[in-house]
This record gives sequence, structure tokens and C-alpha cells, in this order.
Amino acid sequence: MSLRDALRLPATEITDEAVYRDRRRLLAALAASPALALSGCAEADPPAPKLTITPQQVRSGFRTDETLTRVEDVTSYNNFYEFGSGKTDPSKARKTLRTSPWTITVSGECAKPGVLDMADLLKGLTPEERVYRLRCVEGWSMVIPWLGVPLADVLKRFQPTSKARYVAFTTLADPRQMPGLVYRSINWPYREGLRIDEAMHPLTLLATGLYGKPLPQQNGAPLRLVVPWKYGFKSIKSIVEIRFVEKMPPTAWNDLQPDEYGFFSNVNPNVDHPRWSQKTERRIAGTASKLFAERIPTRLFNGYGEQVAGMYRGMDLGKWF
Ligand SMILES: Nc1nc2c(c(=O)[nH]1)N[C@H]1C(S)=C(S)[C@@H](COP(=O)(O)O)O[C@H]1N2
Ligand SMILES: [Mo]
Repeated sequence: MSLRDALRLPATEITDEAVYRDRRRLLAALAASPALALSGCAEADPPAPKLTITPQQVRSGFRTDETLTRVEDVTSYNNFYEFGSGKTDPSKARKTLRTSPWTITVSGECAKPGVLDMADLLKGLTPEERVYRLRCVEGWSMVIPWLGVPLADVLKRFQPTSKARYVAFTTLADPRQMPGLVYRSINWPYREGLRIDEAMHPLTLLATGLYGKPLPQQNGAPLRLVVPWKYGFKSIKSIVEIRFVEKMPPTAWNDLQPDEYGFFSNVNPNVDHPRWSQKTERRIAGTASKLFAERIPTRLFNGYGEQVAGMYRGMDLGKWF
């Protein structure tokens, strides 16, 4: 489907039918079992409210007048622990990742499990349709013209069932290609997850490139997630596996430091990280002499509230950080 078509999706298409049916099932289960409702089970697994998003809101989410971050900075100030834990380690690492052939398996709660065809991914899209100008944030921030497709377009091909309440993603973990794996900084493989409505949201991208070129190794070649209203670590790189699952899946940073990194990880200036304030960010400056610009206030949902806030209606964002 082209971006143009994606933008014309009626609002009802965006919240997956499966989510709606599943919510009803959960509510029925709760009604039938007051003990379950009191035990905290429901709390551990908040149901998604129905999101209504107009094509206009989606379009506005892809636009920004903000200055793009220089490509030199986008490709040299990175986090990719598989290639070292310093910000300049990933770009300095030898180019040892073999990105072709590359296989991404899609499995779990879906009618048509299979393999994602990388060659097929961008078919039929004009160059302009593949470009998304999105902000990302995590203490520092950048504005990046990504190339990619809405993750929803890809996931739908595998026909998730009503049990697909979450989507789990896994990065390659091959010590021969990734020198950082010898350090146990993370419980490899790097894993991330999204609730199904977040995964199906039109701003959630599978990115294959930036600045008109295929993704460099340090930015997550050949395929990564981009979730612009969440902190950077949700945007998992070099994906080899996608699984539709019923339960909230384990994620790398939550696994390591559950008090510091929640499952949702929505950008939120009102919820501080235990070790630092998250009220402000430093834009990567875009000049040769200075990496960081002055601090600017961080916006709730990284400024994408109009597009995504509906998904979290009724949820305590301090608790579900
Ligand atoms: N597999 C994998 N994905 C990852 C990471 C990682 O270490 N390994 N780091 C995450 C973090 S913490 C951030 S901030 C972003 C950084 O993306 P960028 O280097 O393209 O800006 O990638 C995320 N995706
Ligand atoms: Mo990060």
C-alpha cells in the first residue's frame, strides 16, 4: 500500500479489529471473575482504549519545519550496543554486519506466519512517499528524514489473530558480526515490544534508510523500527524476528533495569528517569563546531500527542512509564 493510501485509512482501520475483540474478551473475563479484577492481573496488562485518528492528523505527524540534523551527526552519534557502548563506537566499528541476504521471520499469533521479503518492502512507493521527517528524543534529539514503510502495512500481510495483543521484536545476535556481544551489557539478543495498537499506528515505521540512502550499519541496517513518540531505545535495530504475542513481551532495557525503563517508554517530561530529569533535551546542533544546541523543553509524546495520546486515554502515565 502506498503512503497516500495509508493516509486515507478510515480511523476504524487503525485500531485493529483484533484489539477491539480482545478488549471485550478481557472485560468479560473480569466481569466473570471479581477476584481477578482485584488481584492486580488487569493492572499488569492495561487494555488499549480505541484510538480515533484522522488522515489529517497522520499527515501532520510526518511534517516538521524544524531543521534536519546533519547526516554526519545522525550517523556518528549513535547507540548500538552490539557495536560498543560509547556514542561513537558504532560508527567507528568495522563494517562486519552482513546485511544481504537478511531474513526476518514473522511468527506467533497470526494466520500467515512467514518470512518478510525485504525486496518487496518498498515496492510501488515513489521516493517522496517513502520519506518521513520525524523527531526522536532521549536526552538528545534529532530530526531525521527516514525512508521506510508504516509497520502496520507489513504486519497486516501476516494476518494477526485476536490473540495478537503485543508485537515482539528481536535483533540479530551474532558475535562474529557484532563485536559488542562479548560484553554482557545487555542480555542479548536485544529485544523490544509494542502493544498491537502502537505497532499498527501510522507513525510507527519500519525504516530501511535515511537521507535517501540505505541505513548505515550504525543506524540499524538493513531494517529497524522508528517509534517517534517513544524514547530512542524502543526503536530496535537490525531486526531478525517479529512475533505476535498475547502477553506483554520482555524487553532488553526493562529486563536490565525495570525501575528505570518501563514497557511503554513514551516521551514524557513529567516523568523523570530515577537518575535524571526528562524535562529538557539537547538538539544535536547541526554545526561543525558544536555538537549540542541549547536545552529545549521536551514535549509530551515528543510533540506527537495529537496523533497518539488517544491510545493512552485513562492510563496513568506515571505508573505506565
Ligand atoms: N539492537 C539495538 N537496537 C537499538 C539499540 C541497541 O543498542 N541495540 N540502542 C537503542 C537506543 S538506546 C537508541 S537511543 C537508538 C539510537 O538510534 P540511532 O543511533 O539511529 O540514533 O537505537 C536503539 N536501538
Ligand atoms: Mo538510548
